[in-house]
This record gives sequence, structure tokens and C-alpha cells, in this order.
Amino acid sequence: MDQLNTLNKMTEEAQAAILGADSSKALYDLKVKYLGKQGSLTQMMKLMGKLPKEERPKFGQMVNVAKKELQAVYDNREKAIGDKELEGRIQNETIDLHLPGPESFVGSKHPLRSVIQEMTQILSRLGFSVRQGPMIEEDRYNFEALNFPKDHPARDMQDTFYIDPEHVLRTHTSPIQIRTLEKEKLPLRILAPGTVFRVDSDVTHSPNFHQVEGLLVNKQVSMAELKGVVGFFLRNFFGPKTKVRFRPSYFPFTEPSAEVDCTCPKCAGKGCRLCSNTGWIEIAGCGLVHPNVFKSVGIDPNEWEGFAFGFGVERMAMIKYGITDIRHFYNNDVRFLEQLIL
Ligand code: 2NM
Repeated sequence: MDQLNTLNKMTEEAQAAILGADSSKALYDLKVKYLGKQGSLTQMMKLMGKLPKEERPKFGQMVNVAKKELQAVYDNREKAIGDKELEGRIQNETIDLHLPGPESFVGSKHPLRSVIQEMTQILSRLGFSVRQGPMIEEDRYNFEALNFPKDHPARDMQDTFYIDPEHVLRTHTSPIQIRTLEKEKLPLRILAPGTVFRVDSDVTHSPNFHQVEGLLVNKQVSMAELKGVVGFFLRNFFGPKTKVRFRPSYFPFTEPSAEVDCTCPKCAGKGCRLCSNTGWIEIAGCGLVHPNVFKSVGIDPNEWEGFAFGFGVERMAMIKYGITDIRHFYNNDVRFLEQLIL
């Protein structure tokens, strides 16, 4: 039987070749040549057609047995070559364990977050603790309870982002203080840090920025005590030589109200570009809580008094670190952020 001879010869040839292969690449090529889909052993099945009918099943069986045997020879050889090649690599390759690994990119706290934390940490030493509230705020918390008259210009669509007629993006963090006054027992000392929103955009104004506001309520408070707290804060933030002065001002929610100036941290009061040669920079607003604010949350203004103050976080950071464009805080340019890992 010719076909049987061919099969035997081919099987012998294949076995010899596989046993002679000395690399996994050479071995793989032999696998394709003999055992693959187009491999010659697989092609043997096609010779069956030339056999008489009664011999076909027997021949088919023999091809299958030959394939199985060859596969076993292959598997053995593959393991032997694999072991040998691994052994060779273990002998010849070296790994330099002293080589530094690839440097990983590590993130860091945003400078505004650091400044907020420094601010709240300084004031926590005077007993102030942090409260938070929603950024989408009801008109009655953002304006009404804070004694803003209905026609106050800050309520204008040109100045405030409206969600609908009753909801705004908070324009200050004072609504946090109103919510706290509604909920908590007096006396209290709280800080309201957070993002606020106003329709405004240039090198020193951003449509979203950050404030830290403080509120202290007690049986009796004074402008002197307020000045003491603000002075303590500013000396700790800008340095112990910092001087503080109050100028009369106006806010709907405080009476009396004052603007806070401190001696310029850049020139120590001598006069420079930052302070427009005055030696002073405007740094905060403050005042004694207006009786109408207390009334709006059901607190008797004859029984309780309070003072409040508000700082702009970006402004504090720009002055302290000499940043001249507020947009640096929001661009997230790593070259800027890396200089201000605090
Ligand atoms: C400021 C300036 C003056 C202030 C007032 C209140 C509240 F809720 F107690 F009435 N919170 N914050 C306040 C007062 C804020 O920021 C420039």
C-alpha cells in the first residue's frame, strides 16, 4: 500500500526532524510543517480518496495515531528545549537591581486647597470650626436672610448666576452661616470655606473663586474683639510684623461694617507696585452681624451679638506668593502647580 509507505516515511522524517530541532523557533516551524492545518500529516488524510473504500477507515485511523504520536514527541521536545533555553537565560542574563525604576507621576494638593487649609488651621486655634453647605443655594439663604433688599445690584442677573428664579450659584459662603445659625445652639464660632460664583472675569476676577468666612456669636461681642481675631489671623498668615487697620464700609448683612487693610507683605509697608505705593492692601471685609440677619433665623438681636469676616482665598494666595493672574489657579498647568506644592 503506497499510502501507508508514504505515511510511515513521513512520520519517521518528522520525528527525526523534531528530535533534531535545537531551538523553540526551529521546533515551531516543524510543527507548522507537519502538524499544522496545511501540514503534511494533515494532508495525508486527502490521500484517502485514492484508496479502495474498504481500506479507508483503517488508513484514517493510522493517520490519527501517527499524528498523536508525533504530537507527543513534539510536546516532549518542546519541554526539553524550553527548559534548556530557560537554563541558558538564567546562566547568561543578569538583572541590575540597582537600576532605578521608571519614575511615577505623583499628584499634589492644589495650592488653593493648601491655602484654605492654612487659613482654617490658623483660625481653629481660636476655636473656630468648619461648616459646609450647598453651592446651588436658595435665594432666601443667599440674599433674603442676609438683609439684601429686593433691588440690591448683587441680585442682578448680570452679577449672579441664576439656576431659576429661586435658586442661584452662591455668591458668597454666608448662606452656610445662615444655615448653621438655623440649626445649631449659641454661642458659636464657625468658618465657612468654599467655592463661590459671580459673573466677573479678568486677571484678578474669576467666575468661580473661593472664600473663607468666619462668624462668631456670643452674648456680647465688639469691633475690638473682631479686630483682635482678624489681626491674629493676618499676623499668622503673612508674618508677625503685619499691621492691621479698619476702614468704615458698607455690607447689607453687617452694621457697622469695615474693610480690613494690612501692611503690604511684599514691601512691609514701604510702598511697592502690589500696594500701589500706599504700603497697605485691602484684604477682607467684616462687621457686626446686622439685627435683621439674626431676626431672619429667629435669634433675638437683643440677647445675642455677632461679628463676621470674609476673605478671598485667591487674593490671599496671590498676595502671599506673588501670583499676578488668577487664571493660573484654574488652568492646571503642571509647571505652575509644581512651583506651589505647599
Ligand atoms: C464678609 C464681610 C462682612 C459675613 C456676614 C455673615 C453672616 F452670615 F453672619 F451674616 N457671614 N459673613 C460677612 C461680613 C462677610 O465678607 C467680605
